[in-house]
Amino acid sequence: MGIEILKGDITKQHVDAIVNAANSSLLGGGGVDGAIHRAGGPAILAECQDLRRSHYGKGLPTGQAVATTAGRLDAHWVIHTVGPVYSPGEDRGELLASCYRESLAVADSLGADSIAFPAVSAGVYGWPAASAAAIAVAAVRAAETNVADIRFVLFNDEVYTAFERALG
Ligand code: AR6
Repeated sequence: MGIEILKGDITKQHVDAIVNAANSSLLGGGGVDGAIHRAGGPAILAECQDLRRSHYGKGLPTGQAVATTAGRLDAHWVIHTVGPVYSPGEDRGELLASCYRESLAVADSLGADSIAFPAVSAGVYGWPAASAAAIAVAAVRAAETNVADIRFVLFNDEVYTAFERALG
């Protein structure tokens, strides 16, 4: 397994699977979620709506992951995962780690060889960058996965530096 970090826009990645930091509704939002739906086109939302009608009537629970088409993105799949909202009073780190583990499990079930992750929960959901990075790197390192190429694609300097430190 190789882990690398890159600075940039995850929608420009050429990988088998691009991970989306979604919300439980699966129906889109801002941040990386908005960028993925804009760049990937309406086919992604259409599959998300199907998922809401079938398996996820109440939405995708926090810490879980599910795949759809990647639409026009240069990838085979988008794997949607729902990070926890950061809480200073409650340790939700296990749920954040679960996002990475479950996304890799979905990637394995699809036969994906490469995956790109954003910094889940480190934007609108308020997770401090250093902690988000430490949890992400530890979760990926501990995962038993056949995905050979794992990339974290970080959108801003603060988060990029946090991942650089976490990787050591
Ligand atoms: N490529 C890579 N990373 C990005 C991009 C991009 N194009 N755009 C933003 N980021 P966020 P969350 C970074 O807020 O905290 C949405 O509305 C961003 O700088 O996208 O998990 C969903 O629908 C930050 O470092 O996700 C949910 O409602 C990281 O991606 C909610 O936000 C995650 O920021 C999820 O919040």
